[in-house]
Amino acid sequence: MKLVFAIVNDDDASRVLSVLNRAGFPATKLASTGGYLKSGNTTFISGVQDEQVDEVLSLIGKNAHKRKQIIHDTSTMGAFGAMAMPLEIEVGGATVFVINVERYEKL
Ligand code: 2BA
Repeated sequence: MKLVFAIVNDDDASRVLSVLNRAGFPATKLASTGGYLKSGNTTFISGVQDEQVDEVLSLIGKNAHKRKQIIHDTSTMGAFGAMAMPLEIEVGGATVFVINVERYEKL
């Protein structure tokens, strides 16, 4: 068994949850915060059989879209805060970790 952690943009979270539910995969949705943007994102955890991992990742990937976002990079600010440079970054998509489950119980 594997535990899939998938961090997705909040804008994609409802769609990802719906498709996982519809396909019969269990999922827990956690509110999380990205360390870089310091804005909300969503972390899903889903415990599935090894052979189901590819399907889960495919459903998540198809429903969490990459897009560009302009941020103002405060690390470039001068002493008076006047020079925060606009920076284009890619957001969305999914950051996924798949880990082995040693033991799974419902008590
Ligand atoms: P954040 O840390 O808020 O990062 C949001 C997006 O900002 C990142 O998207 C990336 O495109 C950009 N970014 C991050 N650090 C950057 C930097 N130092 N310079 C320039 N741009 C930077 P993703 O890479 O798709 O990550 C989306 C979210 O997934 C992250 O939100 C974080 O919450 C999580 N994440 C990504 N990699 C992770 C990892 N190795 N471990 C744990 N969480 C991770």
